[in-house]
Amino acid sequence: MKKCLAILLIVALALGIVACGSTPAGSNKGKLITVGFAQCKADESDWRKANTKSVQEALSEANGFKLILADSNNDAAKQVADVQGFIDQEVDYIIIAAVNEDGWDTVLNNAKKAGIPVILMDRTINASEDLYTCWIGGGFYEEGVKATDWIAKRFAGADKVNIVNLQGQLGASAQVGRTKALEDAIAKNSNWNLLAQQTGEWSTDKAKEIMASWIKQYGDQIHCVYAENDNMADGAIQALEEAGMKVGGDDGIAIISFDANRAYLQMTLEGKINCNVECNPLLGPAVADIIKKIEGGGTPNKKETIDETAFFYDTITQEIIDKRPY
Ligand code: GYE
Repeated sequence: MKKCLAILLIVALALGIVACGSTPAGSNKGKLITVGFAQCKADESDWRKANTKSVQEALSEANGFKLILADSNNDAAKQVADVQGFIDQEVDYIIIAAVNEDGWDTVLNNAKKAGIPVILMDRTINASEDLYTCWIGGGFYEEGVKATDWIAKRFAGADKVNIVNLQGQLGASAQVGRTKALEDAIAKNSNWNLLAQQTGEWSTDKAKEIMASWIKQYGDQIHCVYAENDNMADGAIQALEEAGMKVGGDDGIAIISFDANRAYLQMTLEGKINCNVECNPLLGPAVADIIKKIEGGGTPNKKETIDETAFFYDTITQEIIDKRPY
């Protein structure tokens, strides 16, 4: 009897040691990598929702991460405070999708002093490169050039091209880059005219409100709407259609959009959006790879851009849309 008890005890002890020493699936040495994620505003746009989801899925506990999401509600000052909060919590890494390009030096110096690597995702910032480990995202100015190249083709030979510009949240690098591409193209084309420009804050409702006032002011003088994301393009289209104006297609008011979320590629196929420039939000897996590279002693490239394309109303197909990942 005693012998059986002894054997049972040894087996129980052995199992106990295995259980304590076992590590959760996907994590190294049992410790989860704690990552503070300073997001602009998690549900601000279709793009942003897809981006947030991509990071949450890639930096899951199963993959070895403990992700702490801070939503700044697009308040730049709050986002800086969110990052300081991560430093105070002594996280292992910080990811930032910056609301505004400016205002980062102090808090990033604090992160540097604390030895916490900072990864910029999506948005760029105006700060010394030694204050962050790397940046990964889309080329906003290059996206704008894809759009203005299309405008140049569409309106080749036109006496005048009157453009209204619905900007993203002012100071966001996506807004800065896309707006600059438009302004540079207008400067190069003497027959192009910037009729009106205002921030729609990435929002459908705000863009609809602004577009309605521009319709009252300029009516059929408007030839082209340059909306810096899908949600604002949708708002502009709603206002134009409610005013009985022809939108998109071969001879309607030309609509430019950015992000190429699937729902708006459907509108591109319907001809409502003429040119939709891709900006891929699915950056989570790349960020997870960067962190794992650093964990393994590697050094990521300072800048990692992602390949981006553009879609057009007269060439896009349902098959293309059905294959799109977001
Ligand atoms: O275009 C917009 C989002 O930074 C690329 O931010 C992103 C932009 C995107 O609000 O929809």
